[in-house]
Amino acid sequence: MSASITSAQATAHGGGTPPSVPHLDVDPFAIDFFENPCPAQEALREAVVYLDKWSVYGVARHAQVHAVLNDPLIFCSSRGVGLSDFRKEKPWRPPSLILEADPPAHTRTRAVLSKVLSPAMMKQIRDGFLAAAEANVDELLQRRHIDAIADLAEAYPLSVFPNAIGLRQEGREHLLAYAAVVFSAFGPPNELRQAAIERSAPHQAYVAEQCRRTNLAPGGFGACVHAFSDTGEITLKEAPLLVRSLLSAGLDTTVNGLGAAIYCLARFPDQMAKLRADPSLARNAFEEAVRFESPVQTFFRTTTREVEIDGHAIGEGEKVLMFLGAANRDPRRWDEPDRNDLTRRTSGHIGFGAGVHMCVGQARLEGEVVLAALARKAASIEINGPVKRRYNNTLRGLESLPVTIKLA
Ligand code: OVV
Repeated sequence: MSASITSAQATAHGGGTPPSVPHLDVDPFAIDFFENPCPAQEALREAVVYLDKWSVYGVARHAQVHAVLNDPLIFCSSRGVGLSDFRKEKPWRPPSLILEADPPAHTRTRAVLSKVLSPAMMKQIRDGFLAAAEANVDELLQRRHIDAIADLAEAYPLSVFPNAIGLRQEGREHLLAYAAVVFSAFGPPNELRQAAIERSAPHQAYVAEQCRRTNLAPGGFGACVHAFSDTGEITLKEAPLLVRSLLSAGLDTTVNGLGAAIYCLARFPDQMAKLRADPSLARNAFEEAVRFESPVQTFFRTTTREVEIDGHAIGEGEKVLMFLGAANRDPRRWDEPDRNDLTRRTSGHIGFGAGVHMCVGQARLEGEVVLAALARKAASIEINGPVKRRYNNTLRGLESLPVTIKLA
């Protein structure tokens, strides 16, 4: 099946007329939704809907979300990929030059970050990332009773990613705090967002300072971004803001992706057994965890003109909320979508988005090497205490996952 997007009749939906789609009384940014999103996501997939609580359209079927992601000029990012419309409200921070930009402006900044994070660069850092993953897992196997979030999902990326960027040691505690603000700020002006922004000043100050060329070690991703200002591909003013994108999007996403993967292995021992039997499944296990949990749950787009999705007219200047997590569990696209299966064909999942804005980093190296280390060294991962969820307007993940991890 496919979602069609066509130009709407000029008269279909003028400003202020009621939307021609079902209204749904669901708040996807409320704690009860975060606790148990599946029933509401099933309802959201029934139709393109209008969410009265926040005055936005919602799309949740795989084909529809995919279609929106692949039409970046009609469903634009430059008016913000959160609820706030940058044409109507001042952004809480200067807009990202890549995330919150449309082609053609986006094309140039995207090309720079693609080169900074190229397969050639990844090959250079791979051995170091692999050794650090093995060391982290070895240490946890000695301790046996650990918190898989703090001690692995956070500890591992924190042990490699800031070094790869070229950040100094001092102040790194701001990185996860800053990213949490960025991702909650995409949401509506609820308590989560307002509290996050209120406390953000010290984190913003830290990040702004670290993005300067003088504060980034030679050879790292940060210095590499700045080097593109020498070639003229980006200006001197743009370079620090592009480094900011790496700091905004590169760490917390990976933490929640890894957290999802470990949570899957702990809940589904049959999948852990399959992974142990064939450690080469590590990469697909990470992809399947990203599909299954969708660490980035939602993003918005803004319509630049009247448009139809599956025959539903949407006016210009409307916010459209894309449910990546719901699309990744759409039974129209996936067999047994609610089953975690690390041998499944995961290609086509949109946990990393799709189209021109699709995730440029993808955390795949970090995900793969940690899962490969677990596959080779651990016999089992068992939950041994209360699992606590972490609340964020965009990121889905855990605050705490107490486990016993046994040596193979
Ligand atoms: C994909 C993403 C998430 C958050 C922030 C950014 C990108 C950015 O470019 O700042």
